[in-house]
Amino acid sequence: MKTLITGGTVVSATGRTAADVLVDGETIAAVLAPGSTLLGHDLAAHVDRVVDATGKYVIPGGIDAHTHMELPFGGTAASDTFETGTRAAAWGGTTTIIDFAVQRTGERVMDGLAAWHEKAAGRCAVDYAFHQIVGGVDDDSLKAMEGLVAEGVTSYKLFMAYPGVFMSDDAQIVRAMQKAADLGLLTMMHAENGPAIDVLAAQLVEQGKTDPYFHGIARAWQLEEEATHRAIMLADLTNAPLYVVHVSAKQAVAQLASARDEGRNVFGETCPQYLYLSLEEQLGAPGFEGAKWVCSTPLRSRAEGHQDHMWRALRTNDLQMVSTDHCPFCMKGQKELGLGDFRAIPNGIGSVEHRMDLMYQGVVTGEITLERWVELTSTTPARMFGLHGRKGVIAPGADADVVVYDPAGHTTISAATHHMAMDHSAWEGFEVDGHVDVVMSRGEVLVDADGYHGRAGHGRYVARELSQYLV
Ligand code: DUC
Ligand code: ZN
Ligand code: ZN
Ligand code: ZN
Repeated sequence: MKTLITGGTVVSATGRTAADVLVDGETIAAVLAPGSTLLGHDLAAHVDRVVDATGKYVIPGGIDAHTHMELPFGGTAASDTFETGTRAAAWGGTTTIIDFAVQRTGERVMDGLAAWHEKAAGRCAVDYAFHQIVGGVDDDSLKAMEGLVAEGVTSYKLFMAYPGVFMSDDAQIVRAMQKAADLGLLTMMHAENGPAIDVLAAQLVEQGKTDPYFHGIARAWQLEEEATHRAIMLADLTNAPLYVVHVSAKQAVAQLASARDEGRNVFGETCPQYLYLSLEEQLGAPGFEGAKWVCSTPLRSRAEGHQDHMWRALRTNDLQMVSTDHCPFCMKGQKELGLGDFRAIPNGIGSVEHRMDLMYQGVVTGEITLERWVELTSTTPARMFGLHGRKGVIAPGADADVVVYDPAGHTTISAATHHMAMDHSAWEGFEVDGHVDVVMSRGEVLVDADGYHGRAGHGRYVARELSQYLV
């Protein structure tokens, strides 16, 4: 099957150019001057399908490097399965997800990874890969880490929060980082001081401050800054490259920025919620509605300027990537568990479907360039997580994961029209310009003007190589 995508503007991390893209089977065969012919023949007449991208952008499919399909959390589980979550990703122009396989404290690492393969195999609409959460660093799990690279899992995550469930103490962090440095694994860190958060949260509940808003008060920015600093220092000590997930506090960005200025190999990701939503809006939400915005790290104060600072950090490369931390829970039966005690609200927001649109909105408002949009959502994720060459670029030989993005039109995000398995949207009523027009994954059209053509099982497991950001 050959497809020619004609008349569009191909956008990469480094520039934009008018070009036609020839797809042959599962890969990109050529990027050609517009209207190119082959030995005098009109190319369009010699392919099976022509996609007209006139007036539109042609970009590498989005890579969401932080999702949690079916994550067990707080006595429930994230509401998107690999089937529903990857279908929603496809609708939104994301053609690869990297989900977190989980080892909780007391479990075995390789059992966690096997369980994740089991959940995902045959169910995904788009390609998928895994990071490994190591939630119990001991001799056994350190040994198990040695097997991860061979499994194509070249990054793992530690938590400085959630004592007793996922948290690693400093001794465990040092040991894991030493091992990771030896193996070439990239250490991902949830950087919040969990024990301190738990003290503050308990005190707030004792004072009757039980509403969702107090989740963000307990998870104070000082505790993100402190943990980020500690993670950077422990990474420096052990010579382990570090990637801090879901950065939301401007003070945490400052820690990353100064470490990078000093030549340390540290990176940071933020998420759309930290660019657009705020603690003040959560406080203003009626009744228990603020629960839809309970996530960790939490939303931050707009008065303190965190959101503007996140955009700035994306421009200056103090932060390198935007992932969603897609971790959806319904209000009914899930978020509701925390009625009367915010500590019992499962933490997470579902956005896998909307990341490309929400970040394109940053192009519309002038926060980032078109090229930076592609870099933050696709090219850097590919390089950071060992997918480069196959994903994250429109280039001959790369997988034909291609999105045609139409800058025209206007969409209002709503739970009534989204495809995630959620009974509400954290983005309800959000207005975005532009929309995903055509989505192709390894040469198959998943979404076009006629709707959805994807299927569970099209998506394949992608074994990842080492990060390109190791030095
Ligand atoms: N951290 C995550 O990365 N995802 C969900 C919850 C959390 O605390
Ligand atoms: Zn986290
Ligand atoms: Zn997460
Ligand atoms: Zn069609």
